[in-house]
Amino acid sequence: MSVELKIVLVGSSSVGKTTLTQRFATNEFLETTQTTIGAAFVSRQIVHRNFNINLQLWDTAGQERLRSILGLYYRKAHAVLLCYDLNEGPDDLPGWLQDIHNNCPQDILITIAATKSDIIEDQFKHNISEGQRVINDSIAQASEILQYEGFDDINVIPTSSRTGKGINEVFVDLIDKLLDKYQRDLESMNQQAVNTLIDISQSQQDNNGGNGCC
Ligand SMILES: Nc1nc2c(ncn2[C@@H]2O[C@H](COP(=O)(O)OP(=O)(O)O)[C@@H](O)[C@H]2O)c(=O)[nH]1
Ligand SMILES: [Mg+2]
Repeated sequence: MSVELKIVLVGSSSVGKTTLTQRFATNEFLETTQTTIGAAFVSRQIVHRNFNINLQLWDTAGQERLRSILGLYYRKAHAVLLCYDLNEGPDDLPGWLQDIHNNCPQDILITIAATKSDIIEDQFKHNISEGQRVINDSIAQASEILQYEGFDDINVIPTSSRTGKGINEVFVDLIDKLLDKYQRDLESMNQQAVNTLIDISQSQQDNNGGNGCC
């Protein structure tokens, strides 16, 4: 069974979207990235839970300052990967959630990548647990913002495109959500189909009963 998953990357300028796209595509880290104008996407085939998944990742490619253009990127997206920089904090998340809300269907899948965790880990390399606490505090702060904004089911995952940490996790999180949703849709459709069958057989029985000879 093949499934297509189009993911749009959004978040403020310099949070690391292009670097994450490249890390995902080539498993490399880019020291400097260029602000490219226009659409840029990479795709990868992944097998997960017995599904062949064609993953398309769309980088917003320097358009984040021109939010009016973002509507085009959101078109036909199944999922949004919203990025914020752990070193800057999650304060700009509400604005992005509002953008997503304005441009996407209500049931769009969202995961948040808290980027550049390696910088904090480097800063606290002599006190690893303190570095972890700083990261956890930021994730908790982001989760609080999400709750306040009414999003209860969005995971916030720390990532580093430099080390590769958390990169696979964010995509697996989105794929799992997509497949769960797909399975729920399938089950509810099956249920409907079953109900229809029951209805038909019931009405046929009724008809037969009406025509019965004895
Ligand atoms: N240390 C570190 N730097 C990163 C990471 N991700 C991105 N950067 C750097 O942050 C800068 C901005 O990244 P970029 O991907 O262009 O951000 P964008 O504007 O959101 O696309 C670049 O210099 C990247 O090398 C990361 O995980 N760790
Ligand atoms: Mg970029």
